[in-house]
Amino acid sequence: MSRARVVRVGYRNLRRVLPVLGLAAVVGALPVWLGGRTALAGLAGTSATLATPVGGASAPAAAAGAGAAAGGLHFTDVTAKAGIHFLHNSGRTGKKYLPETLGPGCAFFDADGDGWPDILLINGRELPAAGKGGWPAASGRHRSLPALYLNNHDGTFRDATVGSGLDVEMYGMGVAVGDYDNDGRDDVYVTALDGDHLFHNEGGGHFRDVTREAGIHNQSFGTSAAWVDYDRDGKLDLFVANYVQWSVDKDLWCSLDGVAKSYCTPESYKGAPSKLYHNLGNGKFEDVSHKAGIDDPTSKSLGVAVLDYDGDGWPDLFVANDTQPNKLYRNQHDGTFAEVGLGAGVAFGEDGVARGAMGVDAGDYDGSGRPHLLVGNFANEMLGLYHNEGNGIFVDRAPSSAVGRASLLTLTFGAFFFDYDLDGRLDIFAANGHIEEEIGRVQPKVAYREPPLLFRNLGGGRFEPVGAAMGADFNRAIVARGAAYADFDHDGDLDLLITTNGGPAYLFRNDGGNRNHWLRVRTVGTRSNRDGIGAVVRVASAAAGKQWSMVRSGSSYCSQSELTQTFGLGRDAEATALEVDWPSGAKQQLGRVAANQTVTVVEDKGIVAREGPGR
Ligand SMILES: [Ca+2]
Ligand SMILES: [Ca+2]
Ligand SMILES: [Ca+2]
Ligand SMILES: [Ca+2]
Repeated sequence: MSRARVVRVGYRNLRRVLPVLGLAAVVGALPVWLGGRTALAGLAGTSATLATPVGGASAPAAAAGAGAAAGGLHFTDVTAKAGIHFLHNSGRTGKKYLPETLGPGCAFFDADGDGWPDILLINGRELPAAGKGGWPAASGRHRSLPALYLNNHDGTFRDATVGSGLDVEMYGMGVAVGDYDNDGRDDVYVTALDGDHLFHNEGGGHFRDVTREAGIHNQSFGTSAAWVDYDRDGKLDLFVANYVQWSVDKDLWCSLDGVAKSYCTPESYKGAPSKLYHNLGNGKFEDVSHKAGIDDPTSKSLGVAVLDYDGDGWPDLFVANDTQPNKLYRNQHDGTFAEVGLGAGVAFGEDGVARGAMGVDAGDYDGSGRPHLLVGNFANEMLGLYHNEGNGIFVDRAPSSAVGRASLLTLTFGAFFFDYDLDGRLDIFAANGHIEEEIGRVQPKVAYREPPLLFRNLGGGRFEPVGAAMGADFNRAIVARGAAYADFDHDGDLDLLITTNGGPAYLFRNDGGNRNHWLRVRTVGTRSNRDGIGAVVRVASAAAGKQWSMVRSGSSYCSQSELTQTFGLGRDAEATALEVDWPSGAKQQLGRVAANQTVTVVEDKGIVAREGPGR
């Protein structure tokens, strides 16, 4: 790669690069990094950021507060015990190609229809050689495959990859799960650098690649995806976030020191428009990206969350962009979306600068009845915790809360709201890991490998970091990317699945969460899509109060959590009310329901099945 192609970084790039370099190093590297006056002006402006690593921000280690819920609650690494032995192939060969840093995602979903969460781990492969045009042929016996693990109902899984139909060599990134043909079996969409795949679930843990016949063609840099019935016709449509225009032949040469190649930041590459595929039925999809108004070519998208932010019953989309403004697409009920991110206050961080946004989720963490947004951001940028004020405006509450202080230094990919201690309040999980292996050498406070963050919701909009109290396994420093939750062992509490870049996947069992009571709700649509994606489940109980959540695909980073909704009931022995608002418009009142069971609710029918723990 010729030096003539050295990338000159502008002001925006500096903000991200400077912390990497440290000021002294910057001075030495100026000839390489700084193109002109604008950039130098940027240097002065950015040094303030550098000089303030913000007190107490060595925070993953910040102690758990004394008030931590169920004492002794922790997450245990059961990966090996569960029979999971996956290693992600990033395709890394020292060439520092951008995609190597970004995968992979993971999914918890019921692949074989037995009611228990199975695991899908996305994998990469060898990248093409420059100038050779095209991807290397599948490499026979050394195939680099995604992994499908089926749940044995006893805490272990069996590797069912080979012969599943998901055993396709590809440079995979993310996954989204939804039953797009309403046949009762959950189908799988996988984003991949060498072309996305739609896999139809044929039953019994077998899948068929139907990408071509479905009319889906996303030869881009797909990352996170989400199934969403945006036009409420009962058929799940598909949103696919695309990142940047990159290929081996378009790869640029960036450097931290002017000598060795480093990973280019996304500013170096042009954005890539995201995709929206409308489900036509009969297994066919139509690309409506342009018609719907979501194909912004400047976006560099890594995350997508489906939410109804304005409460009109129509699903909206929040798209997290890396170094570009985030987008909030308001559903206009006519197949189109209006982009309102700037006015809604979610496009930028508090300082008016676009951040490096990765994973994202939406949830009502304060019982306001509205979905708020959680956004994982780059190192030296806090998590975003955008509070939905109810008037179309969001306010980032992270800077004034423990969430911001404790997440300043970490680089967060997977991120979501979930109630790990089942007290009825949504907590926050963030999976972290940097891009640059060398980051710790040039910026001592930032690490390549980082433990995850866990924030316990104290009520009143307040959180405390409790990760340090979650056990040694949980606090291992890793290069995390994807993250998902499910109750894989059917004991009522939510367990964690985390993938790492170029490393193993981890299964963490929640030990102690179920000392509180819980209610799990599985939705089956009839007029609405079969999964009930988009359904709002409402639960009330004496002490835990009113809660709700929306069944959703997407969220986190490149990953899919189980579609069953879990509610913490604290000490309450029953929910005094259970209601489901279906995307079709049907509203169901299901009355009182005893705690500590999983109920299956069928639209227009009611509760058809009740399962206690372990079933
Ligand atoms: Ca299906
Ligand atoms: Ca639809
Ligand atoms: Ca909680
Ligand atoms: Ca569990």
